Amino acid sequence: MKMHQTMRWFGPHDTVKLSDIRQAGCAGVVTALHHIPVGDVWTVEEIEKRKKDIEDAGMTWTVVESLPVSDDIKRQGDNWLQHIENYKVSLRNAAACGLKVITYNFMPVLDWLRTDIDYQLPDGSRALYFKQVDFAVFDLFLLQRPGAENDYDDAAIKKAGDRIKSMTAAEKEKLFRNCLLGLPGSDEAFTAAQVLTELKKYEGIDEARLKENLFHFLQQVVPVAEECGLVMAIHPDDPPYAVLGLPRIMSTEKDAADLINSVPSSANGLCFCTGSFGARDDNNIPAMLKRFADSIYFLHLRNTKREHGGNFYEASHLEGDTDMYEIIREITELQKRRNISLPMRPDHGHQMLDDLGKKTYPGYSAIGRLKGLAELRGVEYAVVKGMS
Ligand code: DNO
Repeated sequence: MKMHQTMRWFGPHDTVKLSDIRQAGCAGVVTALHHIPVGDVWTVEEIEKRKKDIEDAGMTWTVVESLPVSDDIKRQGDNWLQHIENYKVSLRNAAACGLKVITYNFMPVLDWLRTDIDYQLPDGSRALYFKQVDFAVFDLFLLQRPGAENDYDDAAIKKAGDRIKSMTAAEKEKLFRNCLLGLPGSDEAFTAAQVLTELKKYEGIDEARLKENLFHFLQQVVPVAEECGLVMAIHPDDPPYAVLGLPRIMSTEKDAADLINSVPSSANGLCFCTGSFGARDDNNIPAMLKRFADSIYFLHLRNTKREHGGNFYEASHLEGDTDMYEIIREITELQKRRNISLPMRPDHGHQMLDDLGKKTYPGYSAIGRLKGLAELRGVEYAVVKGMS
């Protein structure tokens, strides 16, 4: 049994077309209704419209990524109860349209974060990069987050101070823009004022509290998902450690175990992202895959190369710190045992060849992802053949 190959599509405005995704060899598409404000209901009509676009292109809408959880739900702010009710309605509507897997995350304020979205590799292709010192420059000196200095030691503050002195105005501007990029699938960046206002609303919410809020959310929505035949798949934190003084609760093996134990149900599972978990050297990816095998409903396969001090960049899918052969062997075994074909997507890719110079969502150019998918497909082909 092979994985169900998909790619993410950001909807009709995506410069990567559904036909590109089909030609990459995908049978499925991963998408979301990005135009619906976070917290609002996804109606059957809107879901059906998107589903038809995908089916007309000869594929199926395999996974929802994401049905976003509002910050009001995450911190139990003003509209949280209404948003939970809306979430339940969206789940029922998604199920009524035949969707099966719902991805979400519980990262406060910002979804994923990189300091550089076109880091040049030696061959001229471009990758996503997270560099701690640059992030400290952003946090301490560009965003000027109140209290930020308490989150860095003296050496890190000095390093950031030295670094900013060597940066041109254009480099500072670029860093600022990269760190404020909005949600995936959105063209709008946050303003500094917006981020500072949002951060302030998280004051007093520590890890324990955020986890409680997550579990409360799950107690509410998992039974609905279970009842209507959906599975929930949480995406890990990216990067998998605290940023901007915000708590992080889905970064480690323990976090994943806590989540699964919080609401025991076959509908409460994981989107296993080898790149996000893999950016920490204390996460053993093959071991986690083994341990959580029965709770994994969606796979993001990508590879990160860790450097010193928490820096990492997105390596080619078969390079980096995670052994993709081992991962795909593990996945093949678990699929066989569960008698299931798990949806996977090659997460992120380098900008390369004709991608360069095209405007695409960072990490989501067509050719870079096609290369990743083709490599992963090759490994899987060999693994499956070797096992039969
Ligand atoms: C980044 C993605 C994440 C992911 C969300 C899921 O490229 O993997 O943005 O879609 O965190 O909710």
